[in-house]
Amino acid sequence: MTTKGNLYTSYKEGFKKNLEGLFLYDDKDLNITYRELDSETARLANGLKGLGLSEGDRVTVQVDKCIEMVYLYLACVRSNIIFHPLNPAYKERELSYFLDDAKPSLFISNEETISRINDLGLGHSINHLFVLNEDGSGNFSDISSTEDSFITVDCSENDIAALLYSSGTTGKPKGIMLSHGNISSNVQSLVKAWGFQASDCLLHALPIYHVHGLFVALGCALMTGSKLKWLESFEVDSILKSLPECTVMMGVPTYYTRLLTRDALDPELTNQIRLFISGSAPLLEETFNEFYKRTNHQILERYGMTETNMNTSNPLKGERKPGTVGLPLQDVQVKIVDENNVILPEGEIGNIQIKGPNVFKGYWEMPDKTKEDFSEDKFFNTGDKGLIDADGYLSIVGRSKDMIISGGLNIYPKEIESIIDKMDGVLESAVIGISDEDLGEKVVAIIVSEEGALLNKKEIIAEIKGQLAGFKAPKEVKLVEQLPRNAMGKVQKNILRDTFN
Ligand code: MLC
Ligand code: AMP
Repeated sequence: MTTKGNLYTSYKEGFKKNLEGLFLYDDKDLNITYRELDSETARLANGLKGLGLSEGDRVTVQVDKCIEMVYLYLACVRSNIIFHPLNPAYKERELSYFLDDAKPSLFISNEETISRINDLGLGHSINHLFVLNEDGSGNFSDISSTEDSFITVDCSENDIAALLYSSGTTGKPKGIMLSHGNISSNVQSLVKAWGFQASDCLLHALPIYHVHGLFVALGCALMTGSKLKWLESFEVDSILKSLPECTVMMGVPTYYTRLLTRDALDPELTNQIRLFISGSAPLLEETFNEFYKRTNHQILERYGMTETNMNTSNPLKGERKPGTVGLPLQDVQVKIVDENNVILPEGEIGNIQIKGPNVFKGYWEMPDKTKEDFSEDKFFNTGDKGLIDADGYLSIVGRSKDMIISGGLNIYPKEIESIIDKMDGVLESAVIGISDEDLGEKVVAIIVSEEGALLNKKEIIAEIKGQLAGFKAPKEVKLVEQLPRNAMGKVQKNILRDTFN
């Protein structure tokens, strides 16, 4: 039986030569070989079947980073069931939207969330609820069967492997459907571009509910049978301690700026590392230069997004140009076009469009929105603005989408503005991102109060934190008399950014 289209088959093709080798370890008691990974995921895949889940069903998981989540991801992939991970920071209001939209057959979360599931007022019932707490307790392990062999499902590379949501400048968050082929073709390109080998050890401190930590980082290890040093979250001391054991580190720019605050970061500590990779947000040239000065390593910057996986990368060998995101990856086409979809000459700024096997299959149950975001020649419009230089390197110079990237996490102002605008005493608001040394950009809310109203900044922030994931809450609130508007009445956020930066 062929299982060629299944992503797990591509992973296993890479790690089968190292079945007795270490897949993942941490500073506590985790020491998992590839053989153990293969049998744990088989037991869980058999368990999912035992629950009656079938191909195309969704499994939603909202738990802290843990090894069980890796097993679950791979068990879903093996079963051709759609894996739907959620940031544990999401509050009830966000969670109920995602559950209502994805309509999973199985939802796994901590005891508190599961016990309050009826309060979410979901429009449908979820067949199976399981508990997995931060300390590992809960009945999640009951899903696994004792049978530790499982024939990975024979599926098409176009079948959907994962559903990841991104919000939007307007309207509801959209489920991004990524196929087995999208993920496997992209990881294969990355392994080649970054020279991953079985002898590598990747420092994994990223969350695994986003493409960066889930598909890029885990994928490069799985596809080559190399090891992961596993950290549950990014914490500078643990990173400093782990660097001498590792050969590759991946992170968002904040990881690198935080490392730079420590004197311990020097050439000796980073001696074993062959590659530092950055992505998900712009890496400042000064961070690139400072890191080089301190460690003799040039951080390799790459560019991706959930809809497309990774698109471009600075080269492993060859010039890494700071301030650019490098050259298109194998099989990825990048175009810079104007508002009429006409290709612009070298060096001119326009909309970045992408085509290739990496590009997603569409937005979940939103065919019209999907159509809107693709050009007639089937290029995906990223919403990013950029230019390509004479050597073919892409630079990202801005975004046409109203989005803030804070510490590598995307925040859509509209979601926050609509909460603030409903508050008593608020006339209107505008949420912007302003530069921040640590997070790249930080969220700031600019508010106009109703006449005579006395607004309390702390209460406003607390109210937002009560409704949305904490990372979306403004770090600062500014009260102003009025918002600048253009002739069409649209708020001019560029003026606000210039004023408050
Ligand atoms: C946490 N907080 C943030 C935040 N992360 N605030 C703004 N921006 C962030 N990114 C807030 C919390 O709400 C909390 O606030 C307080 O900070 C402490 O929380 P924490 O969890 O202890 O924070 P910290 O450990 O400092 O986390 C910062 C971080 C983390 C940068 C280490 O956010 C992170 O790991 N980011 C990586 C995200 C990522 O993987 N992105 C990839 C997306 S994929 P309070 O007030 O409640 O205490 C993608 C495509 C691609 O973009 O190309 O890769
Ligand atoms: P997400 O929707 O979380 O997948 O975020 C994708 C967005 O992150 C892209 O559309 C870009 O705006 C941004 N991004 C990713 N990598 C980079 C990078 N290296 N430089 C600048 N922006 C980036």
